[in-house]
Amino acid sequence: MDEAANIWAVRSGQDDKLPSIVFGSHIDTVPNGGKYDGALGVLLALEVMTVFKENGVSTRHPLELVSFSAEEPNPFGLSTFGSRAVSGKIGWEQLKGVRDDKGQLLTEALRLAGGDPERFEHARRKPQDFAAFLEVHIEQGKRLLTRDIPIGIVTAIKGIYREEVTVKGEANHAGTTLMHDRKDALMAASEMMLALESVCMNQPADETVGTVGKITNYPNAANIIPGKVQFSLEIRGSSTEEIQQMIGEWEKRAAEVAERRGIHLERRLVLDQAPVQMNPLVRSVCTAQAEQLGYATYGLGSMAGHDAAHMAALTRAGMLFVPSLDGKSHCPEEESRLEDIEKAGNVLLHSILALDSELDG
Ligand code: HGY
Ligand code: MN
Ligand code: MN
Repeated sequence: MDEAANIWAVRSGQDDKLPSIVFGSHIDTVPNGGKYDGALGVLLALEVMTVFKENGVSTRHPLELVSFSAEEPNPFGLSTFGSRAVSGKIGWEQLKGVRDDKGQLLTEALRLAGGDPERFEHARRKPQDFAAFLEVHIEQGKRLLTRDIPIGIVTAIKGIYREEVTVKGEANHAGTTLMHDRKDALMAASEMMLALESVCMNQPADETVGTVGKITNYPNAANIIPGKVQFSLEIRGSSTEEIQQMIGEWEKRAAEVAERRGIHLERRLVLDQAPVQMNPLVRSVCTAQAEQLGYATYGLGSMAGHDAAHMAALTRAGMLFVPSLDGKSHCPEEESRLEDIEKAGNVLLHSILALDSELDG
């Protein structure tokens, strides 16, 4: 376990001076989540390592299995925490003093998870440490399912923009305050949330999405007009320009609501992650191995964020998708078929062997 509480398993190759081929995913999940998001990729990586060991397979490159910590958004507001630590995108500066809404320090939570906040920067790895990174993950949508294709080859990972919006009005008595005297923070926030939905619905690209997933209402009592509302605002798109254009459109609409209702608006940026292309060589190796195994493949963009987006800053990164039944994810109904999981495991194993022979010739 490293200082960012990532779990690593290392297997020697014939030449340990060569960079590692690394593969894995994350084991944390979301509240009321399913069983496959992240965990599947770690378990398949473990299965592949076990098959290599049981069959005495020796590779030229050393191999590393990784289980990243805290990939999902967490109470500390730092998602893809472990992979951002490894890729050097977050360091001690982003950790110190950060608390969750119950007042727990991130550094304390990290220590409890097995990390070492004081030596956090030691979790950082260098590009020359790795030859390639592969992550198997459930698609979390229904594009593979509707095409009845078992193996998804990820082309790119969408950009994710996330901010915390605070809407300030005036708390007041729900009975004695006439309608035209109100500065109702929740009604104003509701208009702003619906504005996000209509900005996204009016986008030509249907894979551009916007979500308000989290909302806190103060003081949250039946007979008090809400004085303050905080909500998460998230937009995902294929380009930074597209996302910025949507933000621009939304903020015009939100400013109009604030002006008309005499409401004060505050915004705090949480995440502004650009889209990331997956590595063409890794994609072609995975496609060739899948086809050799007789599996149909489909190239698709990932609308979900992944640790691979950060590993791509260090090395050649690629992702394999497994079909999600009914496209469901981030809920208990999240499910994938065992025969599709087995196919993905085979492609992972053979892609590692192919990359091992092709790279660092
Ligand atoms: O939110 C996501 O895209 C991923 O599940 N962390
Ligand atoms: Mn997830
Ligand atoms: Mn995930």
